[in-house]
Amino acid sequence: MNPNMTDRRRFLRRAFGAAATLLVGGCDRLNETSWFPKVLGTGEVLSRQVHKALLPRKSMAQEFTEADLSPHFRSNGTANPDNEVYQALAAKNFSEWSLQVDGLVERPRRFSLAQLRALPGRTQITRHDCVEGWSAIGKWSGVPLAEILAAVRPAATAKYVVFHCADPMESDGSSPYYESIDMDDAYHPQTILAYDLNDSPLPVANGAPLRLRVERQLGYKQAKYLMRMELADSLENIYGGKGGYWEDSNGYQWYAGI
Ligand SMILES: Nc1nc2c(c(=O)[nH]1)N[C@H]1C(S)=C(S)[C@@H](COP(=O)(O)O)O[C@H]1N2
Ligand SMILES: [Mo]
Repeated sequence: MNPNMTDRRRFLRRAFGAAATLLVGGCDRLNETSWFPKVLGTGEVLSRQVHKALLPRKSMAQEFTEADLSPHFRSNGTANPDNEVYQALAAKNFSEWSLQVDGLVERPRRFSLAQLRALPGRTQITRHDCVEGWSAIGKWSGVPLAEILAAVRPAATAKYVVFHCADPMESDGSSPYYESIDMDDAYHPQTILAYDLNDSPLPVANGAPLRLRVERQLGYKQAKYLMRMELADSLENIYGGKGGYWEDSNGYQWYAGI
């Protein structure tokens, strides 16, 4: 352990008392395991754990102004889904696309793009942070996820919202990209299903026709190419069981708080 680390622990213990002591102990064990992603340094892991436990989940992500917008919002991961159904929908400018919402809800239904645009909307200028080490500031408009949930009425047993995407990630088609969040994040005011980027319809490279923005988490949680949203009480039986494509395949953390 380096001296910095010791100072930091002392500070955290002083600042947060017993809760931090417990967490600091937990972080040691976390860092020793080989499956833990090597993306973050020990200090970052530590602060992330403390942040997660002690700061309210309701806090807002920072919002920026038009002057802060990145000149170009780059694309990462899939840039154009290799999926016949998706390509046919894109060819018709997504006029026949709809978002299927099902699982643990009272009123399963589909929403066309026109229906989503007719719901109350929200616009936010936020910074996207990718684990690969780049950031970009973009202006997102979309429908708060809370609006959709109000329409479909989640069952009391629903704990997660699972986002199923159009892009296949394995050549045998066994797993598409997918992600999931809990109900705290689902009802957060900055959690939106975005249909516009920088005042224009979402480009295919950035997830057309609809993508998730869950602003207090890292880039890989921001699922693009949404096809289906499923309410579930457990993530165990969904694909690899860890709640997301990168969580299943590379050990990325499920809660990717910034
Ligand atoms: N469906 C889908 N969603 C995805 C990805 C992907 O490959 N497929 N990549 C993720 C990652 S790692 C990042 S950083 C962002 C990139 O979003 P952008 O292409 O708009 O920059 O999308 C996330 N959501
Ligand atoms: Mo990313």
